[in-house]
Amino acid sequence: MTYILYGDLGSGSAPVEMALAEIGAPVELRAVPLEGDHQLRAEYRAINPMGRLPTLVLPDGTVMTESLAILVTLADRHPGAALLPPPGDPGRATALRWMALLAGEFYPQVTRWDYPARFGYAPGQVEAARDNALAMGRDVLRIIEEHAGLDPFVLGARFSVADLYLAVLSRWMGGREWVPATLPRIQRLAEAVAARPAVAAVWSKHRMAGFS
Ligand SMILES: N[C@@H](CCC(=O)N[C@@H](CS)C(=O)NCC(=O)O)C(=O)O
Repeated sequence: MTYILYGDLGSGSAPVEMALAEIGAPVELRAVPLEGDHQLRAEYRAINPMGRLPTLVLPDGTVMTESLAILVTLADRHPGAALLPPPGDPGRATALRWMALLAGEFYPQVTRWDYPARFGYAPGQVEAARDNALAMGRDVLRIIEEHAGLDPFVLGARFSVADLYLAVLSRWMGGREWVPATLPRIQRLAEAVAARPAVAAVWSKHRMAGFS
C-alpha cells in the first residue's frame, strides 16, 4: 500500500505529500533536486519523460505525472479522507474548475518565470518575459481571489485537494510576500490549510510559510 513520490522541497510535490498526509497513506519520498536540474537527467526522465516534478507511483506500480491528475486520483482512491466530493456533486465541478485553471494557466507561467531560457527570448527580452509571466500568473490568482468564493476553502467549510493545490501554488513567484499583502482570501485559505493537523508539519518542511 506504499506510494512512491518523487519531489523536492517547495516544489509541486508538496501538495501531493500533503494529500498523502491527510490520507495517512505510507509514502516513500525520493528526492529529485531541482537545483542542479536532476529532474532533467535520463534516469528520471525514464519515469517522467517531461522531466518535471512531481511523479507519483501508485502501490500497483502505475506511474502518474501531472499534479492535478495525481491529486484527483488520490482523492478518488481514498474516499474516506473526503478530499473531493464524489462525481455528480456540484462541489466536485467547482473544485476541478479552479484546479484546472491553476494547472493550465498559472503553472505554465511559473515555468516561464523559472526557466526563461527555454522559451527562446533574445537576451534583452528575458527580464520583460519574466515580468510578463509574473503578471499573467498574478492575474490568475486575482481571478480566483475575486470569483472562487473562498470561505475559507474553495468549497466553503469543506476542505478538498483544491485547497492544497491553491495554497501551495500561491506561495510561488514571490507569493509568500505578495499574497499576504494583496489577496486576503487566498492568504486566509493558505493559513487554514497550514493549520490542518495532518498538513502542518509538511507545510513547514516545504518552507511554505514566511519569506524566501
Ligand atoms: N504539468 C506539471 C508541471 C510540473 C512542473 O512544472 N513542476 C516543476 C516543479 S514545481 C518542475 O519540475 N520544474 C522543473 C523543470 O521544468 O525543469 C504538473 O502539473 O505536475
